[in-house]
Amino acid sequence: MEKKIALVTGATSGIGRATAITLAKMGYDLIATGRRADRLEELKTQLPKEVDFLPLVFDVRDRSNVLSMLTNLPPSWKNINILVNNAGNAHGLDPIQTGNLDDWDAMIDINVKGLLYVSNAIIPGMCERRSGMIINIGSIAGKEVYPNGNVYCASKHAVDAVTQGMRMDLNPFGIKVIAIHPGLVETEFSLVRFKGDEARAEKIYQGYQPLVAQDIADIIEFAVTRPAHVVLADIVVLPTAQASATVINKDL
Ligand code: NDP
Ligand code: 8X3
Repeated sequence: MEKKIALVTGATSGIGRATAITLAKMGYDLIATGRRADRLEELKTQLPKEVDFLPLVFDVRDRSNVLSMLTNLPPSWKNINILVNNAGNAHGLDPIQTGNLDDWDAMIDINVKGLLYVSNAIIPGMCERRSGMIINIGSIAGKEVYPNGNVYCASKHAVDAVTQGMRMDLNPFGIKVIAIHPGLVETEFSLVRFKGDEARAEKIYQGYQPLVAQDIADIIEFAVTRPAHVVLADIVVLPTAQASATVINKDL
C-alpha cells in the first residue's frame, strides 16, 4: 500500500492529539510535533503498531529551527499528504487597556507566525507534487470578536485570512485548504489561557456539554475522506449549547 503521511502540529494535547490518533488509525504515518517530548512519547503508545511515527520536538516560534527540521526531513517522510496546523493557544483574557505584551507576543508568534513557518516549509513540496491537504484550526474567535478576546481573536482572524489566501494561491496546484473553526472544546486550552488556574479553567466548561477534542478529530476524518472533487472549505462547529462566541446556554 502507498505510504500516506500526515503532519499534526500541537499533537501533545487536546485537538491535535485526538487528530493525530485518528489519522494514524486511518492508516496515515504520523509526524507529530509539540514542545513536550514526554507527551509525544505517550502519544506513540496510543498509535496502531503498523503506523510509522516521527516525533519532532520544537517550538513553532523558533523560525530557524522549524524550517531546518521540516525542510530536512528524512527522505521517506518528505511527501506529506496532510498538514494539520493546530498548534496554538490563548494567553490571557484581559481588556486591551491592561493587556500583557508577553501574552500578545505569544499569541501572534504561535498562532499566526508559527502556522506560517510550518506552512512555508511544507507547501513547496505539495506544490511540486501538485497534491496535498492543509487543515488550519481556526476558531469561532476568528469569526467573531468577544470582550477581552482582542488579540486572541485577532490571531484567529489572521488564521481565517491566511487560510482564504492559501486556498486561492494553492488552487492551481489542486491542494485542498480547509479551515475548522471550533467553539468551546474542553482541552488544556483554558488551563493555558488562565496560566494554570485550574478552577477558573474548569468553570469555562461547567453547566453545559462542551465539545471534546474527538469531535474535531471526527470532522477532520470526514473532511479528509471526501472525494477528490470535494473540499470542506470552511467549517464552524459549536457545542449545541453555544449560539455564538458569547451566547452560551448554561444550566448554572
Ligand atoms: P491544548 O492546550 O490542549 O493544545 C495546544 C497544543 O498546541 C499543544 O499540543 C501544545 O503543545 C501546542 N503548542 C502551543 N504552543 C506551542 C508552541 N509555542 N510551539 C509548539 N507547539 C505549541 O489546546 P487545544 O487542543 O484546544 O488547541 C488546539 C488548537 O485549537 C489551537 O490552535 C486553539 O487555538 C484551537 N481552538 C481551541 C478551542 C478550544 O475551545 N479548546 C476552540 C477553537 C480553537 P506543547 O505545549 O507541547 O508545545
Ligand atoms: C477557543 C474558543 O471561545 O475561547 O478558540 O475563543 S474561545
